[in-house]
Amino acid sequence: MKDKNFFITTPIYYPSGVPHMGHAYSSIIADVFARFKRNDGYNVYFLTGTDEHGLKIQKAAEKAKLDPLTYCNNISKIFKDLTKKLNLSNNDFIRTTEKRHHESVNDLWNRLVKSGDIYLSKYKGWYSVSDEAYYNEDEIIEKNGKKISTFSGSIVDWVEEESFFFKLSSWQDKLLEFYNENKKFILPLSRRAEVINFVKSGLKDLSVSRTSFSWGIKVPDNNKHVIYVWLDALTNYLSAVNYPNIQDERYKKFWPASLHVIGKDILRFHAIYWPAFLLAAKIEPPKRIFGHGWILSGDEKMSKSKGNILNPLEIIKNYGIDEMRYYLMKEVSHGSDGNISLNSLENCINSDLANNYGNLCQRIFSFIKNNCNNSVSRNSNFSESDKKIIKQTNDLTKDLRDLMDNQNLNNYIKSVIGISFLTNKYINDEEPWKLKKSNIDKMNNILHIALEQIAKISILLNPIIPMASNKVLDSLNIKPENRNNSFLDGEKIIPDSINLSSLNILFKKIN
Ligand code: ME8
Repeated sequence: MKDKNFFITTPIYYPSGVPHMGHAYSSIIADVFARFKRNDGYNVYFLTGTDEHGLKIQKAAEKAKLDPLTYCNNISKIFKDLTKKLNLSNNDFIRTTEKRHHESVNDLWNRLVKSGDIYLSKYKGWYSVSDEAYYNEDEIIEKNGKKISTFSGSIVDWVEEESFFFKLSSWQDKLLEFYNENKKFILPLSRRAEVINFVKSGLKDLSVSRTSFSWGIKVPDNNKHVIYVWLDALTNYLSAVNYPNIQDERYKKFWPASLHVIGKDILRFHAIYWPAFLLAAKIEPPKRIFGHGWILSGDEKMSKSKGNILNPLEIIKNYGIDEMRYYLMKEVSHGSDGNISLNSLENCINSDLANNYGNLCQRIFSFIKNNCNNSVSRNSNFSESDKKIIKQTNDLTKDLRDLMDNQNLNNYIKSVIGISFLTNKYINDEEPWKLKKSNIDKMNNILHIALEQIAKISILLNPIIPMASNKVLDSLNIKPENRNNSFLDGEKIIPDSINLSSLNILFKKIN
């Protein structure tokens, strides 16, 4: 079934320095969607990788006194290692220096030549090496004697050289038509509006090759030119699903991509250039571009060039990977920017993980261990408050798929943590510890409901905090193949009589 397949990507990272929190954020957000879809029964292909060509990388290699490929081999490995440290569930890690990618870029280029969308001329204008982007005159200002882009703040250089051009201007109306027919192609909607305004203001043809340096994929039949790094990089999404072999199973299953997760700084490339290239090449564009916001430090985008980076590896070492994942997903969501600090990280760990979800699990598991010999059986005499919490939980879960399908992680997390909060309150109000002598049946029902709630919350938090939630699901003796979202369709998770295994402390409270 075509719609049970889900192809999701992160941006492929420039191996031009150490990975920072912004990279971690882009990757984790995509991982959360990938894991949710897998838990929801989808066949998921999750791709990440490194973007290794272009002047920016050539310059970084020169600075490191290495040839570009040796340099890329070293740094790409650091990014690949990061996928393990972040506990990403990617199926593939692509490098744009791989043969499979060269073939794919060559093929796409040839298609664009064949369709008449590429011509040879001369580029005269501004270029930012740091952004690998061309800017119009009206996007440039002078600051401290230097020309910079108003869009990104990066320094730009004047470039004049022979170049192949892509006829972007002739795709303006077709792009507007495409956005109109695919109302959720770009989310959040505020970014969609930004893109539409930009396209309406007029598109100029795009320079898609360079002649002043050599580190890149050569233009077929013209070795003087290397292909513009963004045309090269965007094509990675096709290369990973075995394009140009369009009869290949992976391509047939997974193209068009379901979701490209990207930062808002690279929206123009993904939401304008990419669909234009694909429409010109007669390849179906992806279904969704989700442009997330920035991780800020103070009021600035966190980035290596600004020297304000929080090192994800240090945070993982000091606080734990699940803790970092949860914090980033909760703090910066649904497209807006988020300011992060150690102080708010610690508050978040204490309030949501240690005091709420962690405490709920610990108190229920230890009560059942100490009072019920680790086993609980339910009966059918549900009280009004039992029925109420089940109903409240159903109300909170009914929109969860929809929230995830619209990349609204913030409200998703709010609802799931809300269920945990409700369950703690239910236990406080029902006081099962007072019923051990007077009404053991009622006590068992309360505990059984609490366990079912814990199972639901753990499955729902599983995409965000896979390690801790799996510890709880292990202790509930739920088999890995049963850790899925089918309870959202009314299925029960735990059996009427359940035996527990012991559960160690999940999250340490930070004092
Ligand atoms: O852009 N907050 O690579 P990249 C949030 N190679 N996200 C941030 C961020 C921050 N402070 N800093 C960076 C590239 N990012 C290209 C992608 S895809 C065909 C090619 C995000 O290593 C940024 O928005 O500079 C982007 O989505 C990603 O990290 C990779 O950035």
